[in-house]
Amino acid sequence: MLDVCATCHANAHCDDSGKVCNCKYGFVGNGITYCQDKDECQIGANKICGQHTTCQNTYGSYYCTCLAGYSPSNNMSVFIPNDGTHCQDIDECGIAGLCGAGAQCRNLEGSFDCSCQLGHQVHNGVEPFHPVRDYASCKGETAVIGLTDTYVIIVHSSSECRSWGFHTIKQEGSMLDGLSNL
Ligand SMILES: [Ca+2]
Repeated sequence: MLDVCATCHANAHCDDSGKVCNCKYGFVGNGITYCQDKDECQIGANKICGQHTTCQNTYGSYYCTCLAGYSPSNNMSVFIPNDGTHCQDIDECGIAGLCGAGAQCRNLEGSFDCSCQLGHQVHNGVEPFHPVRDYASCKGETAVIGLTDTYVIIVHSSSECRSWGFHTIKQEGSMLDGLSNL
């Protein structure tokens, strides 16, 4: 009598009856002559891994990762969906200083952006900007309100120096360097 179980494919196992070869989990085929890797990701990352994910097929299995801007709720870099893990928005604004000096951060679904606080103007870009992608930043405004031979009244706000009032030209020489292009 033929021992069916002895004919099972390497990626298959014999069922309890001892008469049928079934491909193992993660493989598809007839159980005897072939059991090939099943591409679980083929049905779409959203369907198998959930929203905001990518699906990665592996030999005999697969795993999920979160898209940029999202992090897995289990804090592992990869996960399988049936462990209950899902990808949630990262609140990038929780990272201090991400937008740079003089800027305020706004959290967005899957992203974030930056805009300049009052008294600051955007440089090298337009608002709202992304500090890494756009290389933009917020610079303090410098405005000359009055100027005499000895005194200059300036409003200057930046991370390095904040002032408002009367300054002698001599004392504020370094700050005045920034005025030359006004
Ligand atoms: Ca976000």
